[in-house]
Amino acid sequence: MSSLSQTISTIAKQEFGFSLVGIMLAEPTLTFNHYADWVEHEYYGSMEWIHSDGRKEKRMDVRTIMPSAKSVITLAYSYYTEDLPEGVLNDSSRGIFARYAWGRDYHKIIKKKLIGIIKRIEEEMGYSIEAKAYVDTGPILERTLAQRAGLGFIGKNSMLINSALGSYLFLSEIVIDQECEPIYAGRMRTTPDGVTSSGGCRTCTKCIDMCPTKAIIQPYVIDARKCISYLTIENKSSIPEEIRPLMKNRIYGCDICQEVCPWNSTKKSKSHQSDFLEADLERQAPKLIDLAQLTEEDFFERFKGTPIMRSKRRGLLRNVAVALGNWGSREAVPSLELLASDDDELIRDHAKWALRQC
Ligand code: B12
Repeated sequence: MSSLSQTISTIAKQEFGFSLVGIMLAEPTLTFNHYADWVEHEYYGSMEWIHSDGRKEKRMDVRTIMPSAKSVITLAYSYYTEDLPEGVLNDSSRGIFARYAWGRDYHKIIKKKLIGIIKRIEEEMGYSIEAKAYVDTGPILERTLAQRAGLGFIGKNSMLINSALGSYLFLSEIVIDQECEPIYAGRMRTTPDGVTSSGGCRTCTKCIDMCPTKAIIQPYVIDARKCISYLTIENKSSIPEEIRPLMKNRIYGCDICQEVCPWNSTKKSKSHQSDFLEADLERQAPKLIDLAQLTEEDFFERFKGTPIMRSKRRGLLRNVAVALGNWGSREAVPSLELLASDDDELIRDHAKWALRQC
């Protein structure tokens, strides 16, 4: 007879498409000290929500968010989608969206799956349970939990990397009030402090060397204030002028530290195709000139239900202005003139800077 843990793992994989499932007992978070140091150094920039209103303490132990918690199910959903050709990535007339944003919003899709799993667990048990489902937005150190449950190791780029599937993985968790037998999903054991000593990175430093803004200030530590992902999505104000040229054509998030990672070019990591992201150039790398024309209504129409809504039109067009400036072509001038007269001051200021680059 299979245990509750095995049943949960089978349900999550076979019925809901998760690639990796690990289960552990609800215990204090092992790498909390690294997070506390990171907060201390203010590497979070303007993401106050990452530590304010008691959210720092909550990350110490999942039992602070659900006192009845007995086990944590950690899951990874692979979203690998065929790589963009080098010619597209380096085409300065196009704006590159990060891979996770090439389609519908994963928060909604994964959350629905997690709720489906909880219902199935209840069906199997024959009674209702207390459970909470998280994907990205909860006060949880998701990578740490995933590593602890054996889903992979934390790389020098701070990504949770699975040695077969690479790092294009969405992480999520279900905290439940049932005691489950732990399932360790991997082979690589963690050290007592929860950190894989050399991890699978060994001497490789490609992500550190290739990050255009040098945001990986030391192995495993990202200064978000320098990270293109933060600057283009979470940052709601001006992008520092000295960083703008380094962003090239990345207009929404950034995957460079994953694109250069050897663990993302293994045969197995490339054998998967995401079932909800689109391999469509218009979603992945549209022409900057087209994006510059977007009105509020166009923006909503084009991006509703996708992660791009987070930056709003003003954030996206600010980034588009920077990328048009980095293109530096005379062809960009009419679009930049349009943006330089936008109602939004943030967009106007970045467009004026960009016009000076053309
Ligand atoms: C805030 C945040 C960001 C910030 C800060 C990122 C960062 N590295 O801290 C910004 C906006 C920059 C960001 C960017 C991205 N993010 Co983000 N982000 C988060 C969020 C909400 C919190 C992360 C956090 O707490 N950071 C603080 C640091 C200190 O914590 P940490 O990254 O978990 O690091 C721990 C380990 O590194 C560990 N550790 C292990 N070994 C060692 C060794 C040493 C020596 C040290 C010091 C530490 C250490 O200690 C740390 C804390 O305990 C999580 C979701 C979540 N709730 O966890 C998603 C999450 C981490 N992001 C995710 C993604 C996909 C991205 C992007 C790829 C998106 C994109 N394409 O633009 C980039 C990747 C950039 C990068 N290299 O990190 C995924 C990562 C999946 C994965 N496979 O790892 C997550 C898990 C969301 C999800 N549910 O899938 N993100």
